[in-house]
Amino acid sequence: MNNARVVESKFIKSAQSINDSLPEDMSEVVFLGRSNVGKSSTLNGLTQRKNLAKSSSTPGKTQLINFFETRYIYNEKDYPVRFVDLPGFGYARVSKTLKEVWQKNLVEFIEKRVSIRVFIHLRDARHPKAKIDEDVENYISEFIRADQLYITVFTKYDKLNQKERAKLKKDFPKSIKISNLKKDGYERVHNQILKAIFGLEELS
Ligand SMILES: Nc1nc2c(ncn2[C@@H]2O[C@H](COP(=O)(O)OP(=O)(O)OP(=O)(O)O)[C@@H](O)[C@H]2O)c(=O)[nH]1
Ligand SMILES: [Mg+2]
Repeated sequence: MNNARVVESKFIKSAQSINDSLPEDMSEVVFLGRSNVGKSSTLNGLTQRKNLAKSSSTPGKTQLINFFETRYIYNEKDYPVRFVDLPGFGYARVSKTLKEVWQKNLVEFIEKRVSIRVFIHLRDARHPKAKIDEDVENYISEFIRADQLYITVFTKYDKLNQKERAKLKKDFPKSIKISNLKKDGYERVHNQILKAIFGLEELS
């Protein structure tokens, strides 16, 4: 059987809030997590595009809600979805007012956007128990709908040694581990996305 793969992904627009976002006419996969965790890099890795979403070693690179129309092919059929790259949580180096506006806009988007079908919560494999991530997980669990999937994806897995890898697997057995440096671990992410949105149950 063929693997699912992304054959096309293109930037459509940036929005500041839910109010100036695209119409809710397509299933969406949102990438959320702390600043610098690798949201934009993961989106680039999944779509096999080097600089589709702007990534940077300076935290706070992504400041708007960015929409990317993406097309999968699986068993010769097309599966369109929209990837949404979000600004990071907890970026401190902007003015307080701006931070509050961002957070408010983000919170509203995450809670109210009907077209969101998958939340991909990216967490840094080196800090698996960060309080802010536990807070985000609990927060999403409060309003997540039956037609939405939440998955935990650990980035920067390449930075762990064998012992740390074993511990992470043991502590978070259901999580997915990826490396955007090595371009590794994406298959399970693709499968979960397609399974959740299109009900392709044969994907694991
Ligand atoms: N070693 C390693 N570095 C990574 C990985 N993923 C991302 N990075 C690096 O981490 C830095 C931040 O990546 P981004 O993708 O810009 O992170 P982001 O979450 O989009 O950041 P903001 O937009 O600022 O919130 C960049 O220098 C990336 O090259 C990974 O899996 N392994
Ligand atoms: Mg980013």
